[in-house]
Amino acid sequence: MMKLFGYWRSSAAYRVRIALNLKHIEHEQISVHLVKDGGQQHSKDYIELNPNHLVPTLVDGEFSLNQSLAIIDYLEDLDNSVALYPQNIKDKALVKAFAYDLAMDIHPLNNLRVLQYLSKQLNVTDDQKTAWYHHWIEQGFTAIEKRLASSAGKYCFGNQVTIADLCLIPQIYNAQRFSVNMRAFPVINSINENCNKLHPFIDALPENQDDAN
Ligand SMILES: N[C@@H](CCC(=O)N[C@@H](CS)C(=O)NCC(=O)O)C(=O)O
Repeated sequence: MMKLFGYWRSSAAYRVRIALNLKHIEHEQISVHLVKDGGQQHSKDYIELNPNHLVPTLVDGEFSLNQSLAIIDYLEDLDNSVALYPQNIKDKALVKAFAYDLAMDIHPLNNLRVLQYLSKQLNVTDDQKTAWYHHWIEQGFTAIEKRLASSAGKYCFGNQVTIADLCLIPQIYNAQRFSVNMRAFPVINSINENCNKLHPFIDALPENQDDAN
């Protein structure tokens, strides 16, 4: 059975949880607590598996893989009975670009290690750290909201759940956790509502994970 090393609050692991649930792939989840013991992502055993000190990592037999989007593509290649990309080449490219906007341009700026570096190494105050977080999310979500004006249906791209939704929903969870004012983003909010009515998304919610505390 596949093993997913993740953490309930990790938005990158959350993306993969949704994909595993949508595809009904049996798996075991192993918690790597990002705060306890100084961060279990830094433990000797875990960095053997993932030298980046980041979750998630998927282990499938002898094969182990990091990077949530690579993991989701691996799952897609194994089983596309519930496809996470549209078939049309241009639509598929647009969906990828949207997912990359979130996963490569927005998410890394608010990752735990970046926020910890701001506080511990650069001695920024909590208010400055919050300002940093809000700045990048608000700028990123403003662009996402504009893009959605032409692509959205019930979900980011029409009425098919795609990898774009798998990246957006965890980022919204994260933004809400850091008290970003979401009123300026009505389309993002409606997609969040629609996705969170679906069982694969509900089961992947951080608070529904065994390691939630
Ligand atoms: N690009 C990576 C990002 C992975 C990542 O940033 N994971 C975060 C949690 S969402 C993490 O493990 N952070 C630990 C830390 O910052 O120390 C992916 O998509 O898998």
